[in-house]
Amino acid sequence: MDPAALQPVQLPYRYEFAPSETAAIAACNRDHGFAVVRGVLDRTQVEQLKETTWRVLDPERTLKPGETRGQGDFIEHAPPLWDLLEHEDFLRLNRAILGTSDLTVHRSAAILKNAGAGPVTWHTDWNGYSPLPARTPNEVLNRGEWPNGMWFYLNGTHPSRAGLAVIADSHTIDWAGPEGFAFTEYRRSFHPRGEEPKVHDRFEVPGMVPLFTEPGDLIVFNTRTYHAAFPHGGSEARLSCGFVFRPSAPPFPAPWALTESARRFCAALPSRLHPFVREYTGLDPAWKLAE
Ligand SMILES: O=C(O)CCC(=O)C(=O)O
Ligand SMILES: [Fe+2]
Repeated sequence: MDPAALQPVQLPYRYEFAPSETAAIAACNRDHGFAVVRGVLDRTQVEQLKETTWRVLDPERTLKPGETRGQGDFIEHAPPLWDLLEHEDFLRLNRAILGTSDLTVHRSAAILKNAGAGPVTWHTDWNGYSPLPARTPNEVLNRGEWPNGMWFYLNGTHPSRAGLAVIADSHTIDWAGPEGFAFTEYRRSFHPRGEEPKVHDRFEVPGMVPLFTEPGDLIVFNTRTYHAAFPHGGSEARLSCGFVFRPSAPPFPAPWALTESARRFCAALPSRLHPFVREYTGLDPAWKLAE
């Protein structure tokens, strides 16, 4: 299959919305596990976030062909992302999805992916299918009922250049998997029945919805929604970033202490925004479960 030849999938429901269509976006995410919101950021915000992503992830501009870098406390270093804490449509949407107006910044990330990078294999970010205690910061933070996707793909997305694909309706806890596939351990991924149980990296999967977006669009997906990214067959680096909220209550104690960087971020926010970080845990990349 040639990703460059893929076309947008026609579904019996609409999954692309204007930023003001809060209830419809939240309903699509609830019912089908994903939604695209057009034009949340303006051109200036996109440019500022691109500059910041380069500055934080690759200040020396040493990214090699095919290389991918990620950053797990991006918001702490990215003041242009703080504007979203005052973006009415973005806040209204998050309140609708989480069912509360008392929101805490939960986690954030940025990814820089150069042309030539391979695919991101099919997976759910949610870790709650595993009966084991969380062993890494990602496993600690990815066990709740908040969205795992609130992504801005700052070059837009297209299957030909590392675009994101989701599986519609894969977000329910008892989803049976794509027709003809079985799950890998703890439902992290799936594989064709009859093949060895390794995570799936091909794109012929029933229910797949390749996303086509413009810079400034927001991609929302539910906590358990299965997703993957195509190989990067384009010519320029792909930049993406975002953050999610969780409800401020109940408390979410993290097993690590606030990092210096997290502390600086909270202190640097204007005081009117402090309610969003009172319960912020940050992420200590060095933490792991003691043996
Ligand atoms: O690189 C992408 O577009 C997808 C990344 C992703 O799914 C993840 O980091 O969990
Ligand atoms: Fe993911």
